[in-house]
Amino acid sequence: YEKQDGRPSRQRLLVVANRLPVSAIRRGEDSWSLEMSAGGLVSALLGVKEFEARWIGWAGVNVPDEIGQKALTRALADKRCIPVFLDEEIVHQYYNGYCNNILWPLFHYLGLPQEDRLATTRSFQSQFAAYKKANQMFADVVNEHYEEGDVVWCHDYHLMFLPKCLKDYDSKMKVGWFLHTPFPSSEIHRTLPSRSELLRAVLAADLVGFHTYDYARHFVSACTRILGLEGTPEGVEDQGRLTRVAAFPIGIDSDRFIRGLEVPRVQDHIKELKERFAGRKVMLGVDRLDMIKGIPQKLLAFEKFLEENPTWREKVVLLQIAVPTRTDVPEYQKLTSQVHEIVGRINGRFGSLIAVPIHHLDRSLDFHALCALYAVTASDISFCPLFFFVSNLSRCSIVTSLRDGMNLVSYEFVACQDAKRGVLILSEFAGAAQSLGAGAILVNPWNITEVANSIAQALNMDSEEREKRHKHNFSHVTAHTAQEWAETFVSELNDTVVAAQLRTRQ
Ligand code: ADQ
Repeated sequence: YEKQDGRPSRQRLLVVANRLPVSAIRRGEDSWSLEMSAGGLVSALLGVKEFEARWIGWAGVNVPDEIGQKALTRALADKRCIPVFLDEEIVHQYYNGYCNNILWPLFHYLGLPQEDRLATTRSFQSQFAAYKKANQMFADVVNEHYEEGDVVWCHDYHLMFLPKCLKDYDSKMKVGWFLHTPFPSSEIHRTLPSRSELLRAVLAADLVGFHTYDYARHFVSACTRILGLEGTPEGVEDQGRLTRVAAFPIGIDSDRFIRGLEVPRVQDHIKELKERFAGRKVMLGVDRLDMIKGIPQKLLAFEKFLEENPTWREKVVLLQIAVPTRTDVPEYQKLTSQVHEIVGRINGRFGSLIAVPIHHLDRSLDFHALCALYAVTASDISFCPLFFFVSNLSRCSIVTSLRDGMNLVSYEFVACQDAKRGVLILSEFAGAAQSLGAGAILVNPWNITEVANSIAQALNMDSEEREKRHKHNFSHVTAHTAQEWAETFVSELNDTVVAAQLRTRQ
């Protein structure tokens, strides 16, 4: 990598993920409008200064015609994005089918779908075939844009086959793969009909990363038990070739949230929320409306808390924001109805003409609205233009995921609490529980009584203890950022490849 003036240019990083970080809307035969999404991965990679990142992925739209594809490719090039075009049938079988119906529930300990288990290995096999085909399509695009010396970083359960496809093209390519979900116990993984083929495909990578040591350990166990390979402290060894396996806990761009709190719109919104819920303690839940997030369990625990603590009934409110996902899937529709039914029942039982205990929104919020919600918290006595009131602290945020790779919502809440000391109730089955540990109140979301008690504990916690816990959480979230995560993974991938080359030469 040398520029014409002889100075070295930055090394290129090809980030391959199922979705590009843009939303594309077609405006005409050959015109598109694009909006960059500001997710954690995007800001993480923007922060990796010594690499020049390019994205490769699906734009989330079906573009059957060549004119449209060319125009979209041109438009995306300005954003350093390169599209992979997937047709509707592939999306149906690969994305809706194998990724979201099979791998997602399995990796979150929800098992394989009933209909596949019972019958048609045919549908299972055709979905797996589509999965491999889609992964090969991603590999073709990577290969087309790859230049010697590039680092290729593959993301998530959608692309487990990709490391193998890439190494088949060029065994010297530096390939890393990172999983954003949990990797389950080997006993769960072994129920998957394509268990061995998937493991071997991932092992083609030079470096394999997970959010926690447990997930990394489960992966190594799956390789030793299912494939009969040797696990070493470094990773997995197969006939003298080592695939390094390690934990790289993701973080957030904490500065973005801290700066967000200073935006006048956010401040106005915070003021509005404080006035709206004056005199009540605010509890907050922010989740995608997914099976794994344990929203019904959270609501049942809140119901139990209200049942057992009548004095709190008009003094606390739970704001539950749930972004709908996969709304076309019957199981998710059932979950939505179940959540609505529980919310209705609790509000009917414990609400009054003046106040209802749960405000539930089925929608996504923009960044500023989210910051304001995380921050609807104040010191014990707050000032508002009309009167002094005992503050409606967002006393706590509650995360009851049944399984969750990391859970960034818990980090975002902590980042927005600088001066306020809100308490975090956190499922012990979220990866974040391993990094925040004692800073949060850890709960088993299946134990409704325990969660109800933890709500009481959070609401009654004295300021000294809140301060101590908050300090612990805040220093973790601000020190272990998304940028640091990405830099560590990529530099480790470079080192791993160099070390492997040295070993081979010896
Ligand atoms: P997710 O399952 O999407 O991510 P999470 O880590 O909590 O879960 O991230 C969700 C993101 O969506 C957060 O940035 C949050 O702000 C945003 N969000 C949630 N609800 C919202 C709402 N109502 N409106 C607007 N934004 C909302 C997957 C894995 C996680 C892992 C991440 C990153 O499932 O376990 O932590 O990837 O690796």
